[in-house]
Amino acid sequence: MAIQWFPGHMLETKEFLRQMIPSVDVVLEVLDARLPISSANPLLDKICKSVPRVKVLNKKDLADPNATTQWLTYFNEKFHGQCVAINGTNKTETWKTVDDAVKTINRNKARKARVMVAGIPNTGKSTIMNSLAGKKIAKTGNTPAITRHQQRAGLKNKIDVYDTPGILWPILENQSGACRLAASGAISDTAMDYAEVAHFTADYLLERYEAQLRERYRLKDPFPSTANELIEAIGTRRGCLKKGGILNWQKASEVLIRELRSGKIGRISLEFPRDHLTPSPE
Ligand SMILES: Nc1nc2c(ncn2[C@@H]2O[C@H](COP(=O)(O)OP(=O)(O)OP(=O)(O)O)[C@@H](O)[C@H]2O)c(=O)[nH]1
Ligand SMILES: [Mg+2]
Repeated sequence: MAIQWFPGHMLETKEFLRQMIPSVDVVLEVLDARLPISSANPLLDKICKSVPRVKVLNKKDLADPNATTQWLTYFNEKFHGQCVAINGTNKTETWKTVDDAVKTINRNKARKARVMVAGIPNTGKSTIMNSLAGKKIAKTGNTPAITRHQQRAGLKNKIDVYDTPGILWPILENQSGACRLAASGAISDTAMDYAEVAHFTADYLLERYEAQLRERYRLKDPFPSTANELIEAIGTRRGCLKKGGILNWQKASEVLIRELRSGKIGRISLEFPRDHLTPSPE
């Protein structure tokens, strides 16, 4: 089943962003540090072209630190220092991000600076706004599309920050990217098939994170060598069985995805810069 998710409120948000952008001083584009290319919305590239933008790799505490270092180098070379990695629940880090962003832009200092927080669903935009405000202004939660309407908060230092609903784009052409989005929690459960996403994820984890899998699931040799074997081993260990001892694939798949999202398997990144290098012509 192809993964596609573009509900009506995202279209409305796209129009809102388009109208709002001319009056904004800087955009914090909140990406998921575990998948900073797959979580970058091409619509935002178009809509925010005219405004300074900082790429914020959020949830760095869940990402593989080695991958994050590589991503910072990658983006800072491409975007000239406009990329940071943070934990959105950390007040100091979120404030430094906003302060640095506001300092570097040319703006009308007679009025408050306007900072817009934008990105795909579930990357931590509202969490960042709450950290900046020092109190819970916006609802947050570990399912996508929690925020349905934009919200403004007046901060110290003459700064207004605007939280916006997460948006995707109408057609997710790259289905590997869509699987990474689904694995990270950016896609509604109703628009994805857990078994399919778990299969994709298991294949990837086997290639890059064998040690973490061994430790988390106490897997003995012979170590699973295929995605199906891994999901079966995890499901068996977690007791995801139907009557007659048959494996419940749906439940086993959900265990893998849930534990990946929450960081229980370890600090995992779902892509590295090298995964996006275009092969040089022969
Ligand atoms: N571990 C970790 N969790 C985070 C971080 N930032 C946010 N979260 C969690 O991620 C989930 C989503 O956070 P939200 O702030 O609701 O995300 P959002 O981008 O506003 O989501 P939408 O409103 O649906 O677009 C919540 O469970 C947060 O607690 C972070 O830096 N690290
Ligand atoms: Mg939100």
